[in-house]
Amino acid sequence: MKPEILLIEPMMPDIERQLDAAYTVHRFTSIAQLKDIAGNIRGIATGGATGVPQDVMDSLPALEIIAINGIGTDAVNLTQAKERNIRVTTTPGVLTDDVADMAIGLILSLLRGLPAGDRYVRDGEWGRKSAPPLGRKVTGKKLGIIGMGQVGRAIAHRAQAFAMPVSYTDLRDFGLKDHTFVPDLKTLARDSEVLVVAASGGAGSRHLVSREVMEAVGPEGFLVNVARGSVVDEQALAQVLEAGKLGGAALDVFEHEPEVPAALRHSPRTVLQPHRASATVETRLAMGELVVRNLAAHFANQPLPTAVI
Ligand code: 8YV
Repeated sequence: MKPEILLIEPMMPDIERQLDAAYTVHRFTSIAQLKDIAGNIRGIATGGATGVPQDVMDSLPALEIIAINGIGTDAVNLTQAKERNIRVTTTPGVLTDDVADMAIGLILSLLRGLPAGDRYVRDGEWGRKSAPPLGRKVTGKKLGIIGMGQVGRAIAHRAQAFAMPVSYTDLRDFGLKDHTFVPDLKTLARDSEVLVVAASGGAGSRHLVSREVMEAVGPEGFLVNVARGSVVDEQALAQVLEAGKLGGAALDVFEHEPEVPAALRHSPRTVLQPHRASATVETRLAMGELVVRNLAAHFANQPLPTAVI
């Protein structure tokens, strides 16, 4: 008898084929769907931002493992998972490069105004209307990074190719040779021309990037977020952009995805992406393989390759 699992967020077809071969996979549609099968479900596969809704977790008494197809654990109740002896795994390492690449892409897009230039050509305005405003130079800009984990460091590494001096803040000084630790976030913001959020989400980092922090980045500065929408006070962000107190923002993540405030969607100072930093064929396959390996190890009573708890 194949173990039964719940797939909350779709994965790559090749990965879903592997899951279908090993498990009876229930594809989540609604809580009502779980009524007759809840007692059989022993595993969950889900996305980082999607996580496991609390009512789903509560309704699965036989749940043994949650395999997250991502690195964020903020959408899973880890306290309860621990209490119930539910294992939780993520996909560290394999998405680091993509997320860092996206951060650099967003910096370039935002400062150089790539979306506006693209629209100008695409809409046939070249030669008919005045060109979009000049961009801002990227090379040499002072970069501040919030959260110097694997992703933060990969962003810093890439930034060195753009001759960007890198400072960072985190819970502690990592003693990194080429990058300056700044314990106070507001000081880091004041000293940065581009401030990138690469910190984990969750209660501990909620609205860390406050109105004051954004105003400290200032009218000539830029904010980039490839981490979690919850780290930035989104309402305040819309207001400081509108008031011209922050130069611009490039966002891959939002507080209430897929809802994006109209003020951010219509602002000429934003570049927006639909939470796609890890969304490449190569990386989503590598992430999916890790989900498959973690589930397989669990059901074979083997050590989990990338367990969080
Ligand atoms: C993915 C993410 O979007 O790693 C995470 O926590 O949010 C992203 O890499 C996601 O998990 C796929 O749904």
